[in-house]
Amino acid sequence: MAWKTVPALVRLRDAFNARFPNRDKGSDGTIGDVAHQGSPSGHNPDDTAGSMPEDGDSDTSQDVRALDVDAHLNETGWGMWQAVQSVLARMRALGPAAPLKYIIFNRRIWTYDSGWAEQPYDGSDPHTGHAHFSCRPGAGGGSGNPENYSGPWGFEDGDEMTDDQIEKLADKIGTAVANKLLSADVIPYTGADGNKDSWQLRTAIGYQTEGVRRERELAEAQIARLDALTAAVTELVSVLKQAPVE
Ligand SMILES: [Ca+2]
Ligand SMILES: [Ca+2]
Ligand SMILES: [Zn+2]
Repeated sequence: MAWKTVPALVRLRDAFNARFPNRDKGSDGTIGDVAHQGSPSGHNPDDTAGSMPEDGDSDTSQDVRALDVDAHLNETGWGMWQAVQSVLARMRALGPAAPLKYIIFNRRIWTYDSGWAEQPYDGSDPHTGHAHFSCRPGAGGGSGNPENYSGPWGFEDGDEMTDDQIEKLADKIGTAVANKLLSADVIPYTGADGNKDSWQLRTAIGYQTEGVRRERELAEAQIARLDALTAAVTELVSVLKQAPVE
């Protein structure tokens, strides 16, 4: 029998590959390297003579329950930090059914046992070049075994917002901010009809912004005229200097 990375982590790696096809895999890893073999690690298989796994389980399959994923995802607008936060959001939503045991990235560790609270990590490797994902141990082929998790990880394509959703969200945020400003009287605005209305406030801010933009345009036009006038005067002065004195 040979060691194998547990299915959940194989799927996690597949999800990274599918979502970030140009990602760097230089710091990827599953089975323990020389550094891991001398101390207990999820990268070392369990049920293997001479191996030092982090956890045991009740089966005899040689399970590797740790996966390193290179931090360079090579995708505009995405970094490993964001991917980790997406996975954490999924794990928090799954509650006790979360398949992961902990995640280490960029000097931080988030654990199942802490409810995925962010804690400092001061191991000798700060985990800035890769993220470490470890899986909880289990036995059997059923879905109750965390090693068999086959659900989403939180960063797949389908989880992104559409432009329409983003616009709706931005609108909601705009209204919420306007309402906060009104209720705190940060902007002591009252609409034409005497009502404190967030839509009216936003419209008024829009008009003011437009007014400022127009004033700037006028100022820029004036500056351009002054520049032209200065150039003309300079030209005239140089012509006068060269003129013969009677
Ligand atoms: Ca095992
Ligand atoms: Ca197992
Ligand atoms: Zn690792």
